[in-house]
Amino acid sequence: MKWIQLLFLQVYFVKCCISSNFNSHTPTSYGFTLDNSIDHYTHLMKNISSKHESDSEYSSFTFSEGQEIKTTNPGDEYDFIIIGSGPAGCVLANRLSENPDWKIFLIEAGDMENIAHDIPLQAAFLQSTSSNWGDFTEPEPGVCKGMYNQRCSFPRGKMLGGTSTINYMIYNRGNRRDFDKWAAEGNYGWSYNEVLPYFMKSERSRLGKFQDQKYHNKSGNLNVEYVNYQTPMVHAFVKGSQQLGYQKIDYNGRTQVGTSYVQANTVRGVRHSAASAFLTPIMNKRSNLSIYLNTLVTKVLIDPQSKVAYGVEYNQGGTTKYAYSTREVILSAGTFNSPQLLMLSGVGPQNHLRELDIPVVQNLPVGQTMYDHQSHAALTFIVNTTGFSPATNRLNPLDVVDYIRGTGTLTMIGGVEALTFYKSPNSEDPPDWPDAEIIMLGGSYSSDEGTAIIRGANIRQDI
Ligand SMILES: *[C@@H]1O[C@H](CO)[C@@H](O)[C@H](O)[C@H]1NC(C)=O
Ligand SMILES: *[C@@H]1O[C@H](CO)[C@@H](O)[C@H](O)[C@H]1NC(C)=O
Ligand SMILES: *[C@@H]1O[C@H](CO)[C@@H](O)[C@H](O)[C@H]1NC(C)=O
Ligand SMILES: CC(=O)N[C@H]1CO[C@H](CO)[C@@H](O)[C@@H]1O
Repeated sequence: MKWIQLLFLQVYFVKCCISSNFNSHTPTSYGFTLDNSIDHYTHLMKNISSKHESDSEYSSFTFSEGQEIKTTNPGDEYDFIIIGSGPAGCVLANRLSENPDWKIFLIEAGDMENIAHDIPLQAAFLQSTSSNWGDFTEPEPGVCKGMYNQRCSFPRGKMLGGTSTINYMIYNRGNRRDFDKWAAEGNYGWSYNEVLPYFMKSERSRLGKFQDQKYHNKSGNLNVEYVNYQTPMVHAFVKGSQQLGYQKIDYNGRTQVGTSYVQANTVRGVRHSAASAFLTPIMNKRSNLSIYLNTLVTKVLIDPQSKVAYGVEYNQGGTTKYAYSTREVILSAGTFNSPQLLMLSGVGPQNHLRELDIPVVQNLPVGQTMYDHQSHAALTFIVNTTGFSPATNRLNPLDVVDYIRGTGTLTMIGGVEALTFYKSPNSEDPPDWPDAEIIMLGGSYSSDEGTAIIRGANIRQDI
């Protein structure tokens, strides 16, 4: 499949750089010219790929004509309706459709991945396209002061595969203690020992010898590998961390405090999103799995008496339609859209719902709490040698040739190279519970010349 990409990469980058006059943009406007390029090349790729068979294990995209990948009759009954095809929705669609007695309906608001999503180094660009829902925080005093309108961006993928199609592909399971804490708070089934088998079941590790074997699996769907291309700086970073007493570890293994080259969800240097890992291999092979793209669920239908969800209302091409479930409606629409949809369906804080004339099905504090990492682009080191950092908007043909071979700068996951999980001096948690993470990138805010990273993060030009 990669050779097809070869043909168009060059054109793609030339086009992308010509068509995007990146210098003076209103930072909050989404859907700028890159989208047009993506559309254009998607069409070209569709045309070409329809004439060639794809490599079944590794192909990361399957194109479908029109909006539906496969459908039964709209309005049909299904056993399970899954709202949102992020990593959760993709895995569930895959696993539930293993049962031939069940009919599954997966509904996605966005479209399908294409060449632009595949190239790991391009991650930052995707945040300024329609593949991102384009959510921003509301302005708050003292918060997001370096951002336009004092609003931080919250990139969320609107695409088959969800945020795994636009993120930086770092493979990082949570810390054992976090899971155990959630379980202790009453979330049954979420302790580390209970979730680890599922991480294992999903994983196709290509990490080689250096890993805690007990914590990895080689035969799951989701590929995990080291980044093939490394700048000389990353070795200095890992060595430096070791000199400070942080051991080189497998941070998805027994312990997390330490330093490591990053583990990535890529396949031979191509992004491996949840969609390419869990849907592509079964696409068009399971007649009981229907997937709708570009389809927005507007309401979960809930019986006000029994409080049981029995279906969904959705919008497709401007028409309101309904689908009904005999077993479950699964809401996996993401951090923002899941609570929003619950509230639109009458489940939420009743005063707020009444303000909006939404009939209250159940008064609950939906959408009231959110945790996120606080992050800070800390230190930038200027090195005295050119060619150290892969500029994301300048490419030469050799990069493309390397990419085809599964190496070179394009396979870098947005430039992320290594991680150190560490404990700050103030931490009062147990010794194996890090409270901070240092991410080392082979590049800086300026290495893409302002074309992607700062735009995606909504950072002001004058900063
Ligand atoms: C794809 O192929 C069809 C017919 O073969 C052609 O009409 C169309 O213009 C092509 N699209 C692109 C984007 O090349
Ligand atoms: C590895 O993955 C396969 C496929 O998902 C699964 O059947 C198997 O149980 C997994 N092995 C372990 C040790 O988790
Ligand atoms: C950087 O390179 C220049 C030119 O080669 C040299 O004169 C200078 O001493 C170097 N600076 C450092 C800090 O290495
Ligand atoms: C309920 C239903 O439609 N089941 C079908 C799921 O897919 C398998 C394999 O194609 C069929 O055998 C089932 O009839």
